Amino acid sequence: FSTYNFINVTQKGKVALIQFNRPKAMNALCDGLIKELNQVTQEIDGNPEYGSIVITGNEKAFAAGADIKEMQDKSFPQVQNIQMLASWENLTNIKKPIIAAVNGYALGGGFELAMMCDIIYAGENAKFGLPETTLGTIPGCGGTQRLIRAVGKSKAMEITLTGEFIDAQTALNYGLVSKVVPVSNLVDETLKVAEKIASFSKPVAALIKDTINEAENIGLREGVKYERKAFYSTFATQDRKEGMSAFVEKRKPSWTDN
Ligand code: CO8
Repeated sequence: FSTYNFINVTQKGKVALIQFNRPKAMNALCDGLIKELNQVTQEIDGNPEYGSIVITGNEKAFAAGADIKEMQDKSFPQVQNIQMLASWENLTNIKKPIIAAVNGYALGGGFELAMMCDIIYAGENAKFGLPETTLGTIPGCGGTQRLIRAVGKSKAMEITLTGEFIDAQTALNYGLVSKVVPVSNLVDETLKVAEKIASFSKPVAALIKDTINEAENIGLREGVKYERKAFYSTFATQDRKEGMSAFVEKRKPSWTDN
């Protein structure tokens, strides 16, 4: 990987581990960081060595939001003309499964970015919130739309209108995260799951990810049709043949990503 200023990227077996690296700014997501994140995730997506991605911060903060200092002096025409933060959505075009491992604060854009990932695991000290209202603004990277889908209207309204943070256990109860892990084990536990995901056929994992994410865009009838087409398309792969033959022949499948 290239050298980055705002993130660290390491290979862990078949998993790419991306770590935000602005500890003095609570990993606030400045423009440069998002550019680097987009660049590296695209690179990983095209690299057959990798089957999944883990995104994390440090033990104090996953990310405390968009960089307030960068936004502070911008005017309405400026943010509209440059389509500020629109490129954050690029993360949702990545085909490989992405797991967010959240220790500490995931606030504003940091929380929104975690919700763009496919799975969220939380450390025991995680705190999630959309405090934009306390800054006189509102979430702008999908927070209002993804939170209601994750937790329902009343809780989404409560979190966004009050700007108050919820802790890891509450996030688990709300179904926002899949599990809560001791802080120091979080990254290792997440890497284990990511490695398991990466051990299967990549095109099949990409189809699963795409099909589940499509459910957030379309209704049930269209969604079931979409899924069926994706299911049929697995019959065009070698890996589908291999997976079923291996089952019948009582052996371990060997995936070729074809
Ligand atoms: N942006 C810039 N700098 C930040 C940010 C941030 N989001 N968060 C923290 N920092 C900086 C602080 O300014 C401080 O810098 P310095 O040392 O120079 O004073 C340093 O990080 C350490 O922070 P604190 O001293 O505040 O640390 P604490 O442990 O006391 O508090 C908190 C930690 C609770 C995380 C606190 O820093 C905080 O409340 N941060 C801001 C959280 C927030 O409001 N986030 C939402 C930002 S808005 C947003 O994300 C909108 C995105 C969508 C826009 C879409 C437009 C299209």
